[in-house]
Amino acid sequence: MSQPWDLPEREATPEKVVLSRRRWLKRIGLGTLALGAAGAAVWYHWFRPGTDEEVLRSNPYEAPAKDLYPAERNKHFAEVDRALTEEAEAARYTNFYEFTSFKDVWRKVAAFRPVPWTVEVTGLVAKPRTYDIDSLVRAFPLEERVYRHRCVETWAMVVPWTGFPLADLIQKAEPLPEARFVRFVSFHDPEHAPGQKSRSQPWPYNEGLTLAEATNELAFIGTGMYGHPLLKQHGAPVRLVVPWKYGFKSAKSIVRVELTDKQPATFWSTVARDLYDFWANVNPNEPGQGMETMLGTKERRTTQPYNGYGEWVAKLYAT
Ligand SMILES: Nc1nc2c(c(=O)[nH]1)N[C@H]1C(S)=C(S)[C@@H](COP(=O)(O)O)O[C@H]1N2
Ligand SMILES: [Mo]
Repeated sequence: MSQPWDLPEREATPEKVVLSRRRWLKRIGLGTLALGAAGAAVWYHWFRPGTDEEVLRSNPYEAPAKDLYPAERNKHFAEVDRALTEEAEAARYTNFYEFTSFKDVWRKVAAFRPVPWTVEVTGLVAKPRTYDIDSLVRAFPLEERVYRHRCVETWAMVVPWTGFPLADLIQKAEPLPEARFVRFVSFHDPEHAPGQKSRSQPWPYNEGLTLAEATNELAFIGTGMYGHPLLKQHGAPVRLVVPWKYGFKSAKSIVRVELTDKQPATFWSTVARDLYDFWANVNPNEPGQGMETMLGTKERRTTQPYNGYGEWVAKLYAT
């Protein structure tokens, strides 16, 4: 006699189909696992943070004037109000849009060649000169200075730079009376710097200062960090260091320093004027800039006017 729970034979799922369904489920399960494993491998290859050893040593090059490092620390800039950033933490998280718009620049700079290299000092000067990088590093006495660095993205670090005052380089060229600004131009080599293939950005990277800012005691030409020549991702073989301004002012891998009588256009102010103003002094009163986070320790700090360097530079902006 037929019961309500009896299925007519034609509606019952044949056993064969049930079995093959089970097999499929199992396969999908295995497939998901396999995909997961492949995904993890891809993630591991591209996004894993990188060991200290990797970020510091994956991109060696024959650096100029290596024998001059470490240089003696300048006692006036021997420390700041907070600890030095771990070298590997600084090296792991860098901005260098010529190579990538992500922070893992160390993964992308293998093809970059910081030697041979020349730096031209030119424009409104009596004595223009092109320095080979080795002669540039040897031309002025190297010293070490511990400076705070503050990116407009609100991360910050404390770094011992090696280099010499920018004022030395500028004075040597003998600025003409009509010189009022200094323009800094980074290298241009899209073949080795894939970021420069983007046509929506005004390559090469360039920045500018007034002549008064550029010859302030703090403005520095960096050739090294942490007691040795610059790593590629930090802007080898030579960069600018302007500690009272947002980091984007500190142009990396520069090839030209040009004195002008007009305020130069700059890379970022061309891309987004409001965010990357020519003046760009670190200022806690700007929207979103009140706090900063230290690389490595993730310690939060309140932003200081002029990044803590008002004593040296506030006079430049007194009206
Ligand atoms: N040529 C060049 N210089 C550059 C940049 C860049 O993308 N290209 N980024 C700037 C920014 S936004 C900052 S915060 C600092 C970062 O220096 P670091 O990566 O060595 O810490 O470099 C600056 N100099
Ligand atoms: Mo920055």
